[in-house]
Amino acid sequence: MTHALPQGFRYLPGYLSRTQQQSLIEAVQEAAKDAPFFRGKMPRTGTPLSTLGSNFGPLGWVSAKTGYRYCETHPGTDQPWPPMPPKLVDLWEDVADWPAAPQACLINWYREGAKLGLHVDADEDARDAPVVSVSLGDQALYRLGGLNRKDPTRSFKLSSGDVVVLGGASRRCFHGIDRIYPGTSTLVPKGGRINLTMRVVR
Ligand code: MD6
Ligand code: FE
Repeated sequence: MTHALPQGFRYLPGYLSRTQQQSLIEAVQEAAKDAPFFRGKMPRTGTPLSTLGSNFGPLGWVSAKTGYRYCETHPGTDQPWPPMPPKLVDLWEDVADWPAAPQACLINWYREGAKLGLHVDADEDARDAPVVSVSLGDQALYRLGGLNRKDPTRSFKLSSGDVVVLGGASRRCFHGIDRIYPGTSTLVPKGGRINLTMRVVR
């Protein structure tokens, strides 16, 4: 049985050339010098996440035992996050169809075995602005569901250079990463998959 994709969901496979992907990875590596990757924790339980995170932009998403929140500074260095690379802002302008600029870009690094459970992005006050997501490095199995956790889901194998836009109704749909496929890309020097998600927060 097939079902329609949620309104506002866009999957843009192969959106970025290899050269564009490389330049984004270089920007991530530069940013990580000032804003090192850190391992967030699940709210309440404090269970460590399987991904490592950092951020670009005026606001960064941080997951700690005390809860999820947007912060102006890195939790380890207490310094502002590195600026959003202009190339990412250009990408947002090309695909987001939204009048405001992104304020946050979460950098998530998935090493072998990392995954992300089904969730809805709901920590932003700007609930209607789309989220634009860029996949870099190893392939990943992305699952998209509906507005309710039990709704049927569809899976997509995301590859390096693919872009996903969760706009419109799809902005409130459940989604997650079931697994990554180690060694399927040579883009990330230390291996794995880097996902960049840009958001308007306030
Ligand atoms: C990922 N992405 O691709 C996880 N969230 O690693 C997300 O959780 C996500 O791709 C909101 C909008 C688009 C996404
Ligand atoms: Fe998400």
